[in-house]
Amino acid sequence: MHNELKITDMQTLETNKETIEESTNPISLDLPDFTTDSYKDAYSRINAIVIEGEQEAHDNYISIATLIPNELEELTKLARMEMKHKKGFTACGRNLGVVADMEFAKKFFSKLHGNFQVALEKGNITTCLLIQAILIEAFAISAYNVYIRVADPFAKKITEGVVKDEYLHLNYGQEWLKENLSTCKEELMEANKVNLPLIKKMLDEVADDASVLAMDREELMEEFMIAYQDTLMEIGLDNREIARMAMAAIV
Ligand code: PL3
Ligand code: FE2
Ligand code: FE2
Repeated sequence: MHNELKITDMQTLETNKETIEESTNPISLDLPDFTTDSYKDAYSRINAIVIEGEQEAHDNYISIATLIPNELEELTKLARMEMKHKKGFTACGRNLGVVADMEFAKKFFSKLHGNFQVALEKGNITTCLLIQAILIEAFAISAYNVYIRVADPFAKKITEGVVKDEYLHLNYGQEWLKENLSTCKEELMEANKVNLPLIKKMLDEVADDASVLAMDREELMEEFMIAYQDTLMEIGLDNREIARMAMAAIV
């Protein structure tokens, strides 16, 4: 009798614990309604940004291979992954019955795209890698990590696969810059000063649409900073240098 009571108490306790854990778990809360017009409207731009971003990432890795010809094979592999990502996100839009606003997305990337093209023409590998393999990849990683928490089940699965690849891409840029740090530090700092503010602007530009998808701006920024600072640390910059670089986002 006494024993039975104990077991029941413990079960009650267990049940309570589960309920509390579930209700405080942000990941399972507030999934948006994927069928509303407002969701689809915001998705038409965000989906386009992601599709355009993946296409440009592909093109950028192919371009970078012309600057580092002995890594053609590796860079071609990365580029191929980007095309797979593009296909995946195209399917996400189709699945929700959304037509991506590609014109909007082209404009969204145009400044960064222009800066990449200028660096490419000049043969500035460091700037090209900073723009594509650090800034754009960290931006993608932040967006995808936040999106996974609030995505429809179909898109969630696809995005989980994609984000794993994006870490490989970030890592590629990280390792090249680490190996060449003694000769590329100055260019890295300068390119960051010019291009990090563009990423910040892009994040601001997408924030309203992202919030309709239940993606929080602060969370996006936090995820971005984690990926960005981690990478700079791995490259071999010290705390002061990293702080100085990150500061470019707020001035
Ligand atoms: C690099 O491999 C891909 C670059 C893509 C950049 C994407 C930035 C996305 C910002 C918008 C946030 C919404 C994410 C939702 C995903 C459907
Ligand atoms: Fe990608
Ligand atoms: Fe990528």
